[in-house]
Amino acid sequence: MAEGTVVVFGGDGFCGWPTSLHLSRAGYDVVIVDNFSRRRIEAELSASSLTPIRSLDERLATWKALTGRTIDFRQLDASTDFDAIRDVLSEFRPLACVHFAEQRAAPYSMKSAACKRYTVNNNLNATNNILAAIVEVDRNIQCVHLGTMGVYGYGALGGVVPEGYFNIKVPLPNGTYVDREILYPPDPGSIYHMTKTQDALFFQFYAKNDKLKITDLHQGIVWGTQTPETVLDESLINRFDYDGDYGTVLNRFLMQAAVGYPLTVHGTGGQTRAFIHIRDTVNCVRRAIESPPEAGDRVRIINQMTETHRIRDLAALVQKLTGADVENIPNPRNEAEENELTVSNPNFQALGVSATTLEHGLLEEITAIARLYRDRADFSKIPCASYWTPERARIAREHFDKIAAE
Ligand code: NAD
Ligand code: USQ
Repeated sequence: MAEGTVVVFGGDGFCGWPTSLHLSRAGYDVVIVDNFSRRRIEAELSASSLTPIRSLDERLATWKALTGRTIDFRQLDASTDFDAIRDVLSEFRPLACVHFAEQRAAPYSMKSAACKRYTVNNNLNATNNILAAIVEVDRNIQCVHLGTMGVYGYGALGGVVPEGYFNIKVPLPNGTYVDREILYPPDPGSIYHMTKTQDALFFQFYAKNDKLKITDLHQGIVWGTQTPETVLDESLINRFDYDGDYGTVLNRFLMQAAVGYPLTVHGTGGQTRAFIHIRDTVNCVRRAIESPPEAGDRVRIINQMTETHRIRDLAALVQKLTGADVENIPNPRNEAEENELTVSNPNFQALGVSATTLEHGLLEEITAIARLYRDRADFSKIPCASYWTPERARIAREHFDKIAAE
């Protein structure tokens, strides 16, 4: 059994909850820190998880009853409550902090000026506060952060995306060149993704200045919902977001197929993205904790993804599996119509996670969950109503007005 304490910031969320259970089952003493902002935004958008998630109190009590293991909880806002973060770290003296505590939906981050400002304030301050608290309490506490493949951007350029770092030659005035290794040039596609590119600079600074041990997991789109721990009891069920802001593409398509809603392919569906199953997410986080970088090492960056897929191919796959209709709708996002994506990830492979790839059994399992809870679906929340620019909104309005008039 593993030993030591891990503080999971954002441990009530979609990735954080199953990770907390996985770490607890592995033997770690887990402390969840969360401010329930995701549950607050759910209420603000009137868009609940398709699965009926229980209160954190009930989740933790069920886990204790089933396994005998206690998971502690502290409610605090990581973006504002610096003293409280420091107190949690001083009280529990963890070996690691896992940092999930950010506003993670690109469409929500692009909804309004208020959402842009909230996402920037929340994400950047949470990251800086956690790192500054580690410096004050104990620089041996490692930080494992959930970042995103989206820091690299999804332009039409092609080429192989390296694992974080990029070699360049800097021209000198005397005509010679000096070799430098830099972060791969960031190219965020939303305010949310932009916060992740800025998080990366915090990590570079704290690793250099304070010798913090930091791992940044550049994760692809997470699909699936359940893990071996969350299936143990309905009270432990994980969230399943399907709404136009928080639902991610593959889970949305599977849910849409289950409730008889045409699959919402943006534009031509030509975007290619990286994917990972939630079961692999939790495994990777544990393995990252168990193989920390040394103090003084550069930030370890891991491209946490197992496969890439083009969106229209995913829609075709789900259509073949379920018979669902596919509808191409004007893309609400400012993104390339088509992009190629080839990812290099030797650091991920070195973690030794046996990848869960997209196969029919798992897709059917998710569709079955979506069917089970289809009565909870609110169809009015399915369309993405967040537009990257007024021009995108106008094109969509004209498209839907035309359909309504026909
Ligand atoms: P989520 O919204 O379900 O969970 C985030 C949790 O953090 C929520 O419980 C929320 O209440 C909490 N939180 C947010 N701000 C907080 C703050 N200031 N103080 C305390 N708690 C706070 O999101 P998720 O899908 O679990 O994503 C977790 C992390 O993983 C994010 O950082 C996201 O960028 C990253 N990620 C997610 C995906 C994905 O497909 N879901 C893919 C790649 C990376
Ligand atoms: N898309 C559709 N139809 C839909 C929803 C999305 O065609 O109904 C398209 C989008 O236009 C986009 C792609 O699917 O091209 C992915 O969209 P998404 O909402 O599934 O994923 P994204 O916005 O990129 O964000 C999600 C998580 C985020 C994480 C990111 C990883 O919400 O937290 O960082 O995946 S990555 O995509 O690798 O950047």
